[in-house]
Amino acid sequence: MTDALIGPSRRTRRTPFSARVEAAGAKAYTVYNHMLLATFFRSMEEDYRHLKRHVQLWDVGCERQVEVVGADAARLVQAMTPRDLGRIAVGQCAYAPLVDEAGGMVNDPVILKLAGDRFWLSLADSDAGLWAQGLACGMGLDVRVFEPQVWPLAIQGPKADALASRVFGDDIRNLAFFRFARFDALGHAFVVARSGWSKQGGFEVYVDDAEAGQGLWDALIAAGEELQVRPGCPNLIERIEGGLLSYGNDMTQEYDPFECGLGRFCHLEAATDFLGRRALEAKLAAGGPKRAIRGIAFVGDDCPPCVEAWPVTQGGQRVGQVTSAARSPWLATNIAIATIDRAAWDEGTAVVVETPAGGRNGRIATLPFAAPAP
Ligand code: THG
Repeated sequence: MTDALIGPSRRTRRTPFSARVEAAGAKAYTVYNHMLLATFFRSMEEDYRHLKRHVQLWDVGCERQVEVVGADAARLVQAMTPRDLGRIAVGQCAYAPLVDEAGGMVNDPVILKLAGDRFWLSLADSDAGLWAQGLACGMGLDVRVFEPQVWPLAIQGPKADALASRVFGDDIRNLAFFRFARFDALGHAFVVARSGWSKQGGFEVYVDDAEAGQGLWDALIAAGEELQVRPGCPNLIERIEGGLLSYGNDMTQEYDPFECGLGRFCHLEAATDFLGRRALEAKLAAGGPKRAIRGIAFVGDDCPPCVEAWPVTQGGQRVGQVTSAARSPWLATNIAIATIDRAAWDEGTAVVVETPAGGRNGRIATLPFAAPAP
């Protein structure tokens, strides 16, 4: 890893908030859905401490929406996921694994049901919109699949309700987890959900008008001054502690949703038609997953970024791999998300994490990480 910069071009798409993110001093970026996403502002750890105490505004415009609309919209979205979407009401969000015909993970979006015949798939980092469009063509469906001009803006942290109510009004406090509705601010009706890629609570505003969104950003920053609001971004340490999986890091198309611990979002008993059904049923009939995603707490108070999977071993034998890692100030040790073979996946099992700096002793943990014993 060098400190080289991302060479900017049209392909690394900007969001309506990119100029504000730069002005706020973002120090590093990643590319997500071909779009810029900041990874930290002051330092990973300082951002983390602030997120757990105050409130942050995140430009997550890179969580691209794929809109599916038309008479066959529900059929197409259901064809892509083992989650039973018949149980989802209009105004509800659903975290859902998308799988291919072999049961492999294609993406893990938040799905918003806007109407009986209209959905948004709020994508993680893979081109699942092309997969959806291809299926629509191949299946001859009466449906339109496209990427609307929508950029999520997240308000995350323990003071998120306090901040959002100042701009959207007190009604927003009554919004339930994973529900969305329109709320007025600055003369614009914004779609707002109670959701977000942290365990600190908060909202996501699905900004559908760039200029209105920029006004909203400025209004939230101004209204949050005494709440110590800051521009922020998804935080690696916090999301590993919380066990939030990152597509492309912790799982790929080589994984099925059961291996990812997403079995609770797979309703195989429902009579739904999805492409991976036969493959997933066959895998379950053959005894279920042989590996699974787990946490590992391991020795060390510094942690290099995991940019290539690190082997996890037991008595010199490989039993899995670490896919994300960071030092947790809360747990006062290094922590990781890993894929572990069945023989070693029980909580408390001793393993060695083969970091680039050498082997470090660790123990298997369940996700999310729990508070240490007092
Ligand atoms: N918000 C929106 N879009 C997104 C994300 C998001 N797209 C990309 C990425 N994040 C998708 N991945 C996740 C992973 C976890 C969750 C949401 C999106 C999540 N999980 C909760 C949990 O695990 O506790 C709740 C899941 C549930 O019970 O339904 O929130 O963050 N718009």
